[in-house]
Amino acid sequence: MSTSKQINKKILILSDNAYLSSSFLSICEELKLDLNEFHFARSPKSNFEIENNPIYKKHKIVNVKDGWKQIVKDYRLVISLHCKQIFPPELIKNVRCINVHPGYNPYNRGWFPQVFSIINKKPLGVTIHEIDEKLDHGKIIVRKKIDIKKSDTSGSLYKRILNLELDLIRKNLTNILEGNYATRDPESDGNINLKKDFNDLLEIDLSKTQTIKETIDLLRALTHEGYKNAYFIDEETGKKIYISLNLFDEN
Ligand code: 0FX
Repeated sequence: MSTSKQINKKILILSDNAYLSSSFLSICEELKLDLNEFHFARSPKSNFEIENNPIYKKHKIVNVKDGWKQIVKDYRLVISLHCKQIFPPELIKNVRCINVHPGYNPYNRGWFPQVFSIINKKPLGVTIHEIDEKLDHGKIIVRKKIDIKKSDTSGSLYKRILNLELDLIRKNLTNILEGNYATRDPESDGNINLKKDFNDLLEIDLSKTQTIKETIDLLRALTHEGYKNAYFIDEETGKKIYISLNLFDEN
């Protein structure tokens, strides 16, 4: 890829998270970056409305599997902000692709890292990394840990994760755009959780024996404002009864 060919190419911001996507735009403004350099897009399946925002022009909806050739043609950098598509090898081989991941790689890669970190005690945080062929695995540009308090839930941690993601983006974006950074390999392959692993946690087995500590950890891992996650089945009605926890720190 010659420099002259790269010069007219833009930067594609691919996100399925409306809050992150619009906050990224604010950071670009704060840093006085040329907004004409950026195109914002989302995946076909994601359902937030971006049509009314003038910045979300061109390639509003991008399917990376079918559209990778066009992306290679048009863009010199792709940044994934919680994009729910898997990038095909042809794309990552031909364009620098960077992922902002809501977890501390290589631990609890994949789905909803904070849920699994509450349960398995592996480190939690945020990682900005180059995308390679494995999920949430490539060379690390920057990562930072988040402490988990005993009173945290998935929801309280997720708020801190989003704030940390934006903080790391703000501090590192200029260097990332210029390719001016050192990387390090993750220390191991770590572990990975898929959507199915999350779904497998949801039904609480009332006859299972475990400590109260394990039970509280499981329930707070599944407590997230706006979602009905953990449930048990009412034996009499056969219907689900949902559970979430309220935890308060002593003042
Ligand atoms: O977009 P995202 O914040 O992140 C997920 C993956 O965790 C991440 O590793 C991947 N890079 C990204 C593309 O997709 O997920 P979300 O917006 O669907 O959910 C945000 C949080 O909400 C999640 O961490 C836990 C909570 N949640 C979400 C769903 C759908 C629940 O508690 N229950 C749910 O059913």
